[in-house]
Amino acid sequence: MKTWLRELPKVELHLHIEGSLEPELMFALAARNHIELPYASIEEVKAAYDFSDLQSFLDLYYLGMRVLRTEQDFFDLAMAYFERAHEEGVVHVELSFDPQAHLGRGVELAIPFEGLRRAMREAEQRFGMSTALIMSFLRDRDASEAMTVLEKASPWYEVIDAVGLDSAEVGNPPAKFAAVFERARALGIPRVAHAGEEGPAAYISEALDVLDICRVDHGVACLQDEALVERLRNSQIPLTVCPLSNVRLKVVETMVDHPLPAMLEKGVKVTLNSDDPAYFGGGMLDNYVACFDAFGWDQRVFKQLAGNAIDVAFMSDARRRELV
Ligand code: ES4
Ligand code: ZN
Repeated sequence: MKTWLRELPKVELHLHIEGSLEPELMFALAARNHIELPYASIEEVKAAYDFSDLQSFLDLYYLGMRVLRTEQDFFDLAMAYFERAHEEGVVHVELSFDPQAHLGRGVELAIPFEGLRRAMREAEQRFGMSTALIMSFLRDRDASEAMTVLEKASPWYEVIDAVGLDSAEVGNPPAKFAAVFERARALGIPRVAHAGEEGPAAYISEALDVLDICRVDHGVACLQDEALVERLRNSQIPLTVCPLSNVRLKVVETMVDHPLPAMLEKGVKVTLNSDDPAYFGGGMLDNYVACFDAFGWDQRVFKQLAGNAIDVAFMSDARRRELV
């Protein structure tokens, strides 16, 4: 089954490229850029990745990404991920990045944009992959800062496939970003948002109502609200679920407790994704295999899940026809 899952053409819709930074590359970039890390060894880094919740992860995620300073760093980061994803049978990747986490360190917008774009073009040529770019806003910072970033990103509007919303969820409800997302809508940029990861089902409804998003990132809290489940089923708005992430951040206790089977049962359009593969113990293939181990799904279910992602990906219709 693992061989079959590797060969199944998979589509990644929820990947924080900064969360694909493996400890080995973190050390290499720290040396290249003369940045001190609070870790003595790669083993020490891995031992530190023992999270109690989303915030305990975010603290180390923002710490690790300080080694990313140049366009070449972002290129190397994304290329390393594309190579691994290609080996795992991933045929389309939508990478999100957090410009505010870099701007705050003096790394101008052009650096991630140009480095990531160059890696995306190279992956398309070398691996025949398709790719898309999502610019995410940090919800635990002021909405005015997100608005400034959106305006400053105007030279790249053509290469932004969507804007997103991530970071610490509880206490930072979607409505805080109503004006930013309205501006993105006016610019014709599609919108996605993390909702219902650690936050309540009400944040999912609010993101749909106020931010007019076309996909929900995570959304695992939807089962708390029957009417919302009904809405998600009827609208077929997709959820980008990240099972290994949910286990590592203690959103669920173990894989077998994960709500994925219930979500499928209720007819919600779910997809499988890796979130922050360097921090959560695995990429796309590991997430698929973990679901097989926990739920014993047959090939039909995995084809459905991969097919759902193809249906809702930011890709050309010609590319979609190639993949179905
Ligand atoms: C994230 Cl797992 C997760 N949740 C919210 N924000 C994030 N940023 C990077 N990974
Ligand atoms: Zn995420």
